[in-house]
Amino acid sequence: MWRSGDELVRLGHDEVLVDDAGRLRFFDAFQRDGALVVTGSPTAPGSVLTFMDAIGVAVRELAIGKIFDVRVDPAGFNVAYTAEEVPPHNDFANYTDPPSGQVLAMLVNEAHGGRSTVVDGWSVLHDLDRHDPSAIDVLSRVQVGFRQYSATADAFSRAVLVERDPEGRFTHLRFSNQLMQPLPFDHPDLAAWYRAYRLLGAAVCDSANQVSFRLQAGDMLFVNNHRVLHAREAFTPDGPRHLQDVYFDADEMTGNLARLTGEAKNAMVLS
Ligand SMILES: O=C(O)CCC(=O)C(=O)O
Ligand SMILES: [Fe+2]
Repeated sequence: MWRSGDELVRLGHDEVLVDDAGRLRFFDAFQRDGALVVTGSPTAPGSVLTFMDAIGVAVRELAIGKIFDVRVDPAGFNVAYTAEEVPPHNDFANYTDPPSGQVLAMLVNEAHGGRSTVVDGWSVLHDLDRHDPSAIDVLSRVQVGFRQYSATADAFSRAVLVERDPEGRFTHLRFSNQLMQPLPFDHPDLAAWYRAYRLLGAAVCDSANQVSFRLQAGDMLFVNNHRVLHAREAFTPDGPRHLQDVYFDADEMTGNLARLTGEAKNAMVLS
């Protein structure tokens, strides 16, 4: 788990693809940290799909298609299409099963501002659990609605913000102020839930939990979308900025890592 002061692993695009040792470094960093940056990637639109194909990880198709083009667009249906700040969130909280992996591939970044931030959600949840377990309890119990829609597509789901596995390990933080709907005013847990949500929101927005950097053209930020939140500072649209997002299932990263380490060959059951 990581916090402010730590840095994401950065690996060169060609270094990852050249041999198994490069791929191993890539899958290992993703598994351990839930985030890393691949630098020096081709910047032709769609190149991220070629990279995903080369590492053997399938891309998830959503209502928007396989690639989500992010640039200033007054017709856009999400705050990402403006030059405004986008606070920490994970994408597609409005799906019952949001994709567990996301790539943010920067093709052009000639605008001033717009630095990127990532937050280790599991680290934040550990801290909150230590200081206020009742907050984690209510966030794990109460379902809230999430919705994202455009002129042509709409998806809604109701879900808890915090999920754990049967051994108590955090497996999913769902956090999106863009997509979350209010709790009904007569909900029995209204006060306790909003108290907990404000504590969680304050921790997510605390710079002590944030790692920030600038995504340059050719940088691809990989995140585990069930663990790591991403954010963008506001920018001045004084030059072009174009990002392509694609989504995948992080289990395929885990499986590829196990193949490369030999664990998949030797064991019937992966830990
Ligand atoms: O513009 C950015 O840097 C990120 C926007 C965002 O949240 C996304 O593309 O998912
Ligand atoms: Fe996003």
